[in-house]
Amino acid sequence: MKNLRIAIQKSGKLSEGSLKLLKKCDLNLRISKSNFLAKENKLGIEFLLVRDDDILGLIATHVCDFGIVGENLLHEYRSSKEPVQGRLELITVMPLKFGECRLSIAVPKKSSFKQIGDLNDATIATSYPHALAHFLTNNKVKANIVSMHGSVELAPRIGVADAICDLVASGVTLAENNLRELTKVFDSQAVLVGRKNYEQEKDRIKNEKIERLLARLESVVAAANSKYIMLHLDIKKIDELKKILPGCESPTILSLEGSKNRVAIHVVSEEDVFWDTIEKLKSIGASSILVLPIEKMMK
Ligand code: PRT
Ligand code: ZN
Repeated sequence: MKNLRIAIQKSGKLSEGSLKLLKKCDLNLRISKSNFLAKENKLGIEFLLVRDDDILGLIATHVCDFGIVGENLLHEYRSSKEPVQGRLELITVMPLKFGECRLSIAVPKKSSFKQIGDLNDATIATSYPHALAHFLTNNKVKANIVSMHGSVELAPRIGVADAICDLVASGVTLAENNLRELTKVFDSQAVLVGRKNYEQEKDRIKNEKIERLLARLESVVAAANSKYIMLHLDIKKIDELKKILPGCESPTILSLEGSKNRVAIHVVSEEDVFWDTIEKLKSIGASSILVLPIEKMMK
């Protein structure tokens, strides 16, 4: 397939985040409701808008080159030992820093389950049977797994299972269903998935497009939580500043007109800057603190 083609979720929890990310890369898709194919004009990339469950299969069978899915689907794909024809090794090309959630085992609030070992002989309902089986084996637990494709959180209440293994984000769904988290199986976020050998694409033009796409994505993702911080500080306090601000080993230091000891400092922090960070900066005497979002960051 000559055109560079990317599969994204048509409608669901990752759709908005995927489109937003692509837009920040200057890739604007014109999508009509009935359409499952969208083209973008800047890099000439085609997008397939499909159910998330179809995306890995489309990449494995070369219908698409890349896709955006939750890492949870990739874990499940990899844990599955069933011999699927044409099964190829798929890899995370890039974590995309949105769609964060975790796959967790949860049990009824009032149940006696305290730790993972208590799940021996229990029945667990999940949409991730292979990933769960893998996790249980690693933890030397023998439990029965029931596959469900939706409303997993209802399983204990209707007597289908003693526990569930499902995605959790805010935890509201668990609380609403009188469930509590027993243990986390893994963390997940949206990722760009590709075939293991995606770099060996033979077509030169397509290769160039891939390089440009990945560079843009990398720059936007790197900037996602990054902040540009400007502040005034006593020059003697620089070491204390480095302890407070992660990643500011070599800040830009500018002199301030009419001031000997106080300087202006500019620094990029690749982590979010929270209110307690600002409070700590104030406590070492920083003033005129400005925290600005960064849109793109090329290294
Ligand atoms: O229709 P299609 O098949 O494309 O979509 P889908 O219904 O299978 O998937 P969708 O849109 O629900 O989720 C797509 C991806 O979003 C998942 O594979 C995850 O990678 C990611 N994601 C992030 C989530 C959540 N957060 C999430 N909270 N996926 C599902 N949930 C569900 C979870 O299953 C549970 O029912 O939300 C509920 C829990 O949320 P909280 O906030 O109450 O804890
Ligand atoms: Zn799905």
